Amino acid sequence: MKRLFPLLLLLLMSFTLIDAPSHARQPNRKLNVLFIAVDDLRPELGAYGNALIQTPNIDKLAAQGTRFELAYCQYPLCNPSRTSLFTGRHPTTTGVLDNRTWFRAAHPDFITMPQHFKANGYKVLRTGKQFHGGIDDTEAWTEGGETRQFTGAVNTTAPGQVAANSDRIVTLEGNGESHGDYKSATRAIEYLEKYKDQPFFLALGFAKPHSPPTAPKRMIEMYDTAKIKLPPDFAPRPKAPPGFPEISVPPRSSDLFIGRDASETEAREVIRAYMASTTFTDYNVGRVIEALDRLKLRDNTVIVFWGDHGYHLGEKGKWSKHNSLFEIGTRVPLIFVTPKGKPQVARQTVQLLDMYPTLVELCGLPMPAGQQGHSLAPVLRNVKAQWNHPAYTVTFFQNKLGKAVRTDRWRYAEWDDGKAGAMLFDHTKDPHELKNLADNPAYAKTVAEMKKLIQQMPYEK
Ligand SMILES: [Ca+2]
Repeated sequence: MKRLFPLLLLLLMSFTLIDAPSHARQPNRKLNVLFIAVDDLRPELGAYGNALIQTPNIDKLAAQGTRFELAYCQYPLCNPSRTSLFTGRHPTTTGVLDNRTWFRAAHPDFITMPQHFKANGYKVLRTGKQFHGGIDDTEAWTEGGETRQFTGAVNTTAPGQVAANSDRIVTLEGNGESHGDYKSATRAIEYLEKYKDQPFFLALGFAKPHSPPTAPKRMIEMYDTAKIKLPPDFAPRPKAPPGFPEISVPPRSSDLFIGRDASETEAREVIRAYMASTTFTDYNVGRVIEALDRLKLRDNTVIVFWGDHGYHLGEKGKWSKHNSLFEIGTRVPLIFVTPKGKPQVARQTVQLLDMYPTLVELCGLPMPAGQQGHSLAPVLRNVKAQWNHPAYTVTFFQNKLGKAVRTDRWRYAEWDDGKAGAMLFDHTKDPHELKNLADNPAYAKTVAEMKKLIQQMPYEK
């Protein structure tokens, strides 16, 4: 047996060589990544069960890969959410809790996802919004990096809020050719044509459906306002319902209906425009996927589609995402299409910051230090994979840190460690989060368990 062993080993090695996947023998055939970011898109999509909205291209992607039913952002605002996912760290570690802070000032050592792919031989290409506007990780990209627009750690010149009339609906001609999102998709197609023969990480970002609602006229006309249902907790202005902490619903919306009431008629018109705006994004997604298929890149490309946080369209009277720890403010669409992956729906509670370690694993790159997310690769291989990670979201409002945790059944949130209020919702009975159970003694044990989970969230003082 001792003499046989080297022989067996040799035999085994030769089999391994024969069975090696084709890309292992060709150094240029690493998996590509097409990374599609959408600004302020809640899971308002056909693939997520909305029968009214027209999103055929995104629905098709969902039907070809893994759709995550319970995916959550780490902060319900652009810059903190995106900084978290691009660094693979919770906002409580990056220290970025607003739209004005640049993470590199405090953490020059962090290796961002585009930076890591570039360092590993990828052409890393950016078109449209990835990091928050004006705070790009400029050097991380091979092409398309945006110059940072201020010199300090904090942008002191940024305007506080967008214009008060941002719920004015913008109508475009034709297919929206004049709009930046159409042009971002065109640039993505040019990148595909230019870099099709080398490993690429193409990050494509769409600004819509972020306010103001914008869409080609023909897409707005696809929808009949009479068919649009208002949410069960619709209110003309933001207001914490009875039994909810005051801090849970900021008194002023920051995207739409800023500082004014929304009538039911106006609300339906703005929801229609949000849907049309999403259809416009879907149309541009379709243009890029068509080019990917035309260039025969599908077999060697991972496609990821995601939104940066949730969004209230009148739920609890709120028209924005800012400081919401509700399901509607934190839940996002997340779809992965991998070569040879099978269509499936995952119900694990996953986080946007899981994307970085996932893509690193799928592409066979070394795992950078400091990752606080978990690779989704086991779930992509088998939707029944074990998963014991809850999803966390934080927000900083009125000088108080709010923390939320989501398990497959419960959502729990508390502000200032519970001193400024807490919320508990049972998602098996209350998908719209209409009944706060946090102060109900019958749920004290669940509250204690959820508080324990919250204490496990990485936190850097
Ligand atoms: Ca956003």
